[in-house]
Amino acid sequence: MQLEKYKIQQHNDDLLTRHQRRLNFAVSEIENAEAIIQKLVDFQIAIPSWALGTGGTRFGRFAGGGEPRSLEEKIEDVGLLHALNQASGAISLHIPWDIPKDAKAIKTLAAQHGLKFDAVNSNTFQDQPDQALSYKFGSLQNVDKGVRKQAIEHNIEVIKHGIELGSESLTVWLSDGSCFPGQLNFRRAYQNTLESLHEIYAAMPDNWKMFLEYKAYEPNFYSTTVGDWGQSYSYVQKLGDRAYTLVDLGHHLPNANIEQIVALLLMEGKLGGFHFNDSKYGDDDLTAGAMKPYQLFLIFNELVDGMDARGMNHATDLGWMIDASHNVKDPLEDLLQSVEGIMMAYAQALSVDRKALEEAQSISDVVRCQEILQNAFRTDVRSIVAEARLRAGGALNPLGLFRQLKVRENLIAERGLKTVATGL
Ligand code: PSV
Ligand code: MN
Repeated sequence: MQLEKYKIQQHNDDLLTRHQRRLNFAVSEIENAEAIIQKLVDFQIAIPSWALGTGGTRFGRFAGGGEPRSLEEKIEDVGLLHALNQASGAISLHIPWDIPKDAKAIKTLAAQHGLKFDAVNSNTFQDQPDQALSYKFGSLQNVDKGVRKQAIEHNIEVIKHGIELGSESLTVWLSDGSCFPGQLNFRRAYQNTLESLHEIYAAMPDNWKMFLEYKAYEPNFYSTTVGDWGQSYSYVQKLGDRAYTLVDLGHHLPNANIEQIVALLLMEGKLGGFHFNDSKYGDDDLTAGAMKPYQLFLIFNELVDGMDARGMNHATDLGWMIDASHNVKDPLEDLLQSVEGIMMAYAQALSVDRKALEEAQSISDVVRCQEILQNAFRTDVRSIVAEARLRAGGALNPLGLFRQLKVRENLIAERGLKTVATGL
């Protein structure tokens, strides 16, 4: 489905007076509104190729209709999102769920939609039909050298696909771990994993980064070999300058202070990227900002502070990606909501009065510190985010326009009701 520019224009014209009124008020409230808008225009969040269909759980999957049947259609879907919000200008591929058969054509198609390729993801957590050896007992950690070799080769294959598409980073998430005490020798599992990661790291081009993602549990329920940020940090420290930790918001034990993790990883120069989502209990993969918007804001507060302290470019120096699974909502609508949630948290963090905060911190004025942060969090930045979209050529109300134009109905008409996207 093509989204003609004039339809966005028409939609914006209809909403403009109301938007302007709201914007005027926000600008009068937020001192650095103009600078924030520019930063928002530049900020892009990659959409995962595996989040364009419904995910399901181990109890069932309820396909929503009109799901993309191919990588081409996934790119088309991300193109639709990007046309609506102008903030989803990249796609992150998972291999082998999305193998580009004709890389040149895929790259051209993506460019037509204004999309780049963000990190490519390897998959050694599932066995593929044509695979010689099983990952049942882990991949890079496996006690069998043959299995480790196969997993290393897969990662190298993924890097090759990424090079063809213009991607510049590899995300490694391992489900490796153990389900029962005694099953694994922890030190050996660590050493095997490190050795394997070294080989993968060595196969990356010089301009590439490796992101090592951690997860506390699932699918293994006793230990995970890259289980938390400390373990990931320990690996990436040893691997080299271009190896970084990736933080997936859903991969912590309950109540973890993720903002502090982020602050310290950034300070150490080892934060590489993000997988945004939200959760109530575990790795629930819910819409970013749907459950704990204040936490998301506090994370962005540390990100802005930490990136500025290191003179980093907010838009390009870290990998910003969504990682979500949609069980009950239209995936495209959910992704629009996620991007909006992320943008709002970013805008609020940019509006924090840093000088005042520093002063209050320096005299331990706890109450004032809290006031400064909460004031930023409680300021309505929706019109600021909308203004950034407007200036970039997107829609003032992406979700509203998505429904008004009956995008899902159109996709169902084009692709059919019973289509199942590859992915989770
Ligand atoms: C694992 O839970 C994860 O967060 C990793 O990023 C995977 O690549 C992704 O989800 C999809 O399974
Ligand atoms: Mn993830």
